[in-house]
Amino acid sequence: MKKKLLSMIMCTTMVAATLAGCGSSAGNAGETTKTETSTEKTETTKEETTVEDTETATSAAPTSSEDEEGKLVVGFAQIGQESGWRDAETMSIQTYAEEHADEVVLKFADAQQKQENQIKAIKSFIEQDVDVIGLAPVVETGWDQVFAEAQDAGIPIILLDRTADVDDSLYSTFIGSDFIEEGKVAAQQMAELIGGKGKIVEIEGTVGASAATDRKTGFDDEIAANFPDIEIIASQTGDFTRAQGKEVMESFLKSNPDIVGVYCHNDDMALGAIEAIKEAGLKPGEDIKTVSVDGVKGIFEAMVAGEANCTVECNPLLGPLFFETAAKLKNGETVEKWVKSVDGVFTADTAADVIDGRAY
Ligand code: GYE
Repeated sequence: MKKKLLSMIMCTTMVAATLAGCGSSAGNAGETTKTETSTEKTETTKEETTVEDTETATSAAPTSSEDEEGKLVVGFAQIGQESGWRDAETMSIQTYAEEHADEVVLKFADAQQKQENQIKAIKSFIEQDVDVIGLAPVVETGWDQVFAEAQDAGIPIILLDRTADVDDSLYSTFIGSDFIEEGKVAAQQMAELIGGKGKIVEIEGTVGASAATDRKTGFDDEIAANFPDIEIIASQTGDFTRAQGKEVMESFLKSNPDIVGVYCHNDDMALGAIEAIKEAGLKPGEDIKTVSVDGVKGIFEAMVAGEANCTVECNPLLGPLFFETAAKLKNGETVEKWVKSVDGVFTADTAADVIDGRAY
């Protein structure tokens, strides 16, 4: 089933890729109203959402069928499959749609990490007159034009897991974590691990993505403000992927023999960095401490094995909350501008106790 869905998603992308359009930039991300909503809430099921069959749902090609009658029809433009975190989020969204097929229709597009594909998918959703559009914006800027088109068509937009740099009036809500706070917590954990001093390196997420920009700001500012003996000697993007995380760490290790810690904007890049550290003949988790963000299973396994030190959780199980919010918007209810996830921090000493209970 999973394989079938994924291949349909790929088809969707290709269909979407034949469509048109591109946007421009502007403004400042909307963070006006903050609401603390525990991600545990995302696990609760919902009733008020409506019907359908997820197989049809994965196609972004125009399909106005009787199957959609009375159901909540949602288009979701996903970024891609760059990380374990992303796969967990996709699964959470698709599973909810499957389990509520009599209430919701999901039209799902995988943009293969390209903004132009996400824009094409949004245009296709507008053409199909969906009730609500969901988007995880691969980068922050360049959305004004296509968001305005959705607004003109009367279709609300939910930003899921990353923010967009547009006027507040162009989207309904952002559901996701506080990335600046994640970066700040990561810096405090790193400082503790390395005894408040030494040379560290940073592997950044996708250039221009809010999750990368803010995780960097939060981390760098906290180090600069409170840890004068820690020096960030290099910082470079690994595009949130394991393969690039490894490559970047390899190059860092070649030019810097005395690195004591690596901070990665996600766990996948940390897992790549860990491979690079081992191949360089060093011990990850001991010679070089690691702190990363997400809380995926792989990093827990690495912590249990003593090869990673800390992960700052960022919950990807946003499917239920996404559909609940979409249903509210369809019903004309107001929703908070920022529905904020509350996440935890996990370290190597407790990893073995909690690994079995991890849902992703
Ligand atoms: O941390 C990373 C993914 O946008 C919060 O994107 C998300 C980030 C997540 O690729 O692993």
